[in-house]
Amino acid sequence: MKTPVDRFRFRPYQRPAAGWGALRSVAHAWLDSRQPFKNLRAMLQTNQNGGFDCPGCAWGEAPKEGRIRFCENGAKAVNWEASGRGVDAEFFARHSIEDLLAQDDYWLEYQGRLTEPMYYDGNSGHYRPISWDLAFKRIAEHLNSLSSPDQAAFYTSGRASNEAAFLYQLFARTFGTNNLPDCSNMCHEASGVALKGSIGTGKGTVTYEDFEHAEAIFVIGQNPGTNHPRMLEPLSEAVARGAQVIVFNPLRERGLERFQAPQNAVQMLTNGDFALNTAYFRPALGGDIAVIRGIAKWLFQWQDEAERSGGDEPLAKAFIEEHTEGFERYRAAVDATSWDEILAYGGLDKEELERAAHIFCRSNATIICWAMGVTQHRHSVATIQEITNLQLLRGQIGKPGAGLCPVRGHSNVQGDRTMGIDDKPPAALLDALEKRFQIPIPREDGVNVVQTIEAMLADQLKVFIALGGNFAQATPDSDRTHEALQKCDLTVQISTKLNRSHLITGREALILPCLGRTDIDYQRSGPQAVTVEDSFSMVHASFGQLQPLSAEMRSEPAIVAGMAEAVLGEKPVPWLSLIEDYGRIRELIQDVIPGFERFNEKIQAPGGFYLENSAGKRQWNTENGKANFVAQALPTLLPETVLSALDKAGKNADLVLQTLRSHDQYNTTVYGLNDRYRGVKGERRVLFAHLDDIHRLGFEDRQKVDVVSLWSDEQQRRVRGFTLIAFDIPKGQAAAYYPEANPLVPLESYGVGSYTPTSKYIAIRLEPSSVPERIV
Ligand SMILES: Nc1nc2c(c(=O)[nH]1)N[C@H]1C(S)=C(S)[C@@H](COP(=O)(O)OP(=O)(O)OC[C@H]3O[C@@H](n4cnc5c(=O)[nH]c(N)nc54)[C@H](O)[C@@H]3O)O[C@H]1N2
Ligand SMILES: Nc1nc2c(c(=O)[nH]1)N[C@H]1C(S)=C(S)[C@@H](COP(=O)(O)OP(=O)(O)OC[C@H]3O[C@@H](n4cnc5c(=O)[nH]c(N)nc54)[C@H](O)[C@@H]3O)O[C@H]1N2
Ligand SMILES: [Mo]
Repeated sequence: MKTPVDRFRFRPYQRPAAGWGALRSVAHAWLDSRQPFKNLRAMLQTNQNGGFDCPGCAWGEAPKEGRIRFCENGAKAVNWEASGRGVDAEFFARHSIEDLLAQDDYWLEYQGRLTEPMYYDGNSGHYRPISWDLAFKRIAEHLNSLSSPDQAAFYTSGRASNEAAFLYQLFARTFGTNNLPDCSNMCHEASGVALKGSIGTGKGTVTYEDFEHAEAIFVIGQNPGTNHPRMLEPLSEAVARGAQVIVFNPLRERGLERFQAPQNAVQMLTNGDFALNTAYFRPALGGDIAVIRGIAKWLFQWQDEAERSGGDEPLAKAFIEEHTEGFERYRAAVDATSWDEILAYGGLDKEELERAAHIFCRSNATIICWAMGVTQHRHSVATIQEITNLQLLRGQIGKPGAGLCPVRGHSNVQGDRTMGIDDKPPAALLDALEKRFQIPIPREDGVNVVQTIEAMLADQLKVFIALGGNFAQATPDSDRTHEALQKCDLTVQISTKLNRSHLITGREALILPCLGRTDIDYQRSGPQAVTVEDSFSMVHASFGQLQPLSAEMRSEPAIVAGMAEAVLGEKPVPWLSLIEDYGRIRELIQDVIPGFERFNEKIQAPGGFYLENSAGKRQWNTENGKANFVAQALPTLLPETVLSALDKAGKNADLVLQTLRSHDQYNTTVYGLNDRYRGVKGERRVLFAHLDDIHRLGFEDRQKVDVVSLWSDEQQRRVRGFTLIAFDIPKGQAAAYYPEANPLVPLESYGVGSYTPTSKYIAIRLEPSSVPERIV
């Protein structure tokens, strides 16, 4: 099977999101998985009590019983994982690593599930089978011969269960390092950093029920139609009951405009649809902080007027007085920011900001949601602090229908952090581990994703182990990241599917095939459940439903325990006996992690249990015990050093690029080459830009170009032969798909305080394509 050679087509999409288009697409995914009927049964168990947690996104479950709880893209995720195809020893004998490197990301994963452990010795050009015992032994030999435990890093992608994640961090820390980088470093890290300082918790404060009581919902820098499709239902219900749904997104995302409920027969048959928003604003890339400040500026103006004339005051003065600190300084910072600055930076005009401010003021229950459009900028932490400032002005945290909602990505990324997957762990966690296990726990901060790559490049990191994910492709600056991985002595990938991280290896490499969320996990005491935590802090059990494709695959907890036992023996726990019954792992979790008392009992409840959120109860676990306004001037979008270097070299940017997801992918997993809601078919190497910009730069619509990114170093960063698409996008901006555009993101371009690569703000220049047009 080759990559589908659907011809490239572009035609703007006119129909509503979800609805018939989604149903057709699900049917296609079923028929393509080689086991459609088995998977249909699995699909009906998605997110049901006694079923498994959807391996797609981290959106929570509606508390109402009896609903089908999967969406089009969840269906794709389930089908993709439950593939009937297998990648085994025979496959690797047939394909050398070099052959496989020539294939694209779609082809690699399409080959099916990894079914047996494989070893690459760095010489023969092929992976060869290896026994589990020998694989673990090889890992132990490498780890135990390092001169410092900090020469190893233990990466986690956000699908790992709580049980796997807890064991994994215990293994890394007992071994002696806090080097626990994770996908969150590239995702919502800024949300955690900002919220912890402002309100004393790194998590969102709202529950699913809050969406049913909100009077206004702001959706900033997020594309739920593709990435959190189940969110469209509460949004459309909110609009239908008269609540305001306000979108801030430079692109007109179809999934935020119109919606047809695929489970509503009348709507489907009559082809009716709902509006999904009541106002849609299109800010500049990275401009949200100025937009929010503009809204705050209107609020202060109206407050002054109300105080003079005795009208309704927009500010929640009693709340500010009782619960917050720093109000005066924040007010001074807003006063010091001129309208000119706000308008130029934010990209919206004063009337638009006034309208948004009016909506904000009229609502007595406001939720603000955000995702990667906010978190993947240089000043993401500052932007989320500003969002929090705005909510504090009207007391919109810790009451029904209101609060802060960072919408998480991977299905258990929030749970993994709760379990201690954290390269900068809080002292309380380390104290609790030390007390429970009676071993010294390292106290120095570990490396995050960017620092891991830097350490590899500097020859300071020699063993890299990944619990899931696709580090080679998800990270920035692909050429340098690949070079970094190749400098390692050993790279280990614990994975379900073949991807480029298995091919860009250290001197030696291991592939350890694991069970996924949909697979039945048999252990000595019977089939096991694992647990996960969603975006709303609900923890619940997940039971696999399908027979594993191969008896050689092992569960993630079993693989982690196997490695740990080979490296550490029975220190500090009898690793292998924990695997006989995962209830034993949960007993350890309950001893260490707050909120997990009576863990095994509480997961029996339908829907699981809620982890209390301190800020949601207006308890502020900050240093001063208050919710903090953060006052600052508007930050720059690129570091000053880069701005001046670009000026000096006379190489000003043509456009600013954001990288985003198509409708047919899950991060680096490419399900197909179409992006239905943006009207693109058959091609992923495209660059969306405004027609005026395309002409201004001397190109034509559909012409192929090279894209070069600009930075203050000498590194060449280029992707070749991208097709220009004239698109409804604000002038000066461009967009391209992740991960194809990742070679353009400089490793040094990351968020202040978050270290998140600035995947949504890359200065680029276009050049004529260096790839000859294919002659058909
Ligand atoms: N089907 C599917 N589901 C997924 C994923 C997937 O790949 N496929 N990935 C999962 C993961 S790990 C994550 S983190 C989430 C990601 O979910 P999203 O954050 O929705 O993902 P992106 O595609 O990166 O979309 C970013 C959106 O922000 C907008 N944007 C970009 N820059 C700015 C800006 O400066 N300001 C504003 N206001 N908007 C901006 C873009 O136009 C786009 O609509 O989804 C999760 N769910
Ligand atoms: N330019 C750019 N770069 C980005 C982003 C962006 O928007 N733009 N987004 C960033 C974000 S938000 C994120 S979260 C990261 C994602 O980074 P990662 O989480 O590292 O990447 P994924 O593509 O989700 O990983 C896919 C692989 O995970 C493995 N896998 C799937 N399911 C399982 C499982 O159950 N267990 C195990 N062990 N393995 C499994 C499969 O082998 C599959 O190939 O990428 C980041 N990179
Ligand atoms: Mo993510």
